[in-house]
Amino acid sequence: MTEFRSNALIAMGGNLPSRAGSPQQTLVAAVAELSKRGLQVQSVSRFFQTPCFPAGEGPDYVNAVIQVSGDRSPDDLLSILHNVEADFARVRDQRWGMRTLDLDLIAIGDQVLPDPDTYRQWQGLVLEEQQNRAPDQLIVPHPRLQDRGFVLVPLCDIAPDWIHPVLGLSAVEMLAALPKATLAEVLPL
Ligand code: A4P
Ligand code: MG
Repeated sequence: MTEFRSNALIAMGGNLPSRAGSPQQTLVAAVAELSKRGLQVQSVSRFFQTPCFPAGEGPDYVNAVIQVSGDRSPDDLLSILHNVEADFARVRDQRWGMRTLDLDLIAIGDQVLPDPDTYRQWQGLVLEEQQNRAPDQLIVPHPRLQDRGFVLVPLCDIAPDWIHPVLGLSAVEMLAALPKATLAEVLPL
């Protein structure tokens, strides 16, 4: 299995308190926990306060993106993310539901996993299917990253020139394609 080497990008989010405290404190504690588990944290974006998506379904989130390196396989990396979510008592009861900590693997360099055809199926889901279907295998890049101001704004802090390997757009270009009103709601803390 390919190692992910120097450029895995992880999106972090939370909108409920955890044992570490507020969502902001949870994100700080989660970064420390990831490095305790052997990942080298290369960079951390600013933290942002963002309105809940879907709108009105819960408190505001705190979101950030980090870059890590290490010599784990992509599946091992996802397991580490799940273990750290569990450490902060993330309970998966509702898709897109409120959570203490969500760690999404946004990208591993220019890898497309599991393969380009499967990737395009997940990326092409209509909104209702997105909400009702969760993949049982790792999909990379994260299929919704290009739609999310709360991912792209922090991503542009640390990896503005990263190119989406399927869409062929940089992080900055994906951000520029989002409605201005969406971006205005992503506020640095
Ligand atoms: N999975 C497959 N590929 C990946 C990947 N690249 N990264 C699997 C992470 N997980 C991946 O994930 C569902 C399943 O996908 C898991 O079994 C995992 O192994 P999940 O984390 O349980 O589901 P989720 O987080 O509810 O869904 P998803 O698709 O990550 O959605 P989003 O887009 O992250 O939505 N509003 C604001 N303001 N800020 C947020 O951070 N987050 C969400 C979650 C909703 N609203 C939000 C925010
Ligand atoms: Mg998630």
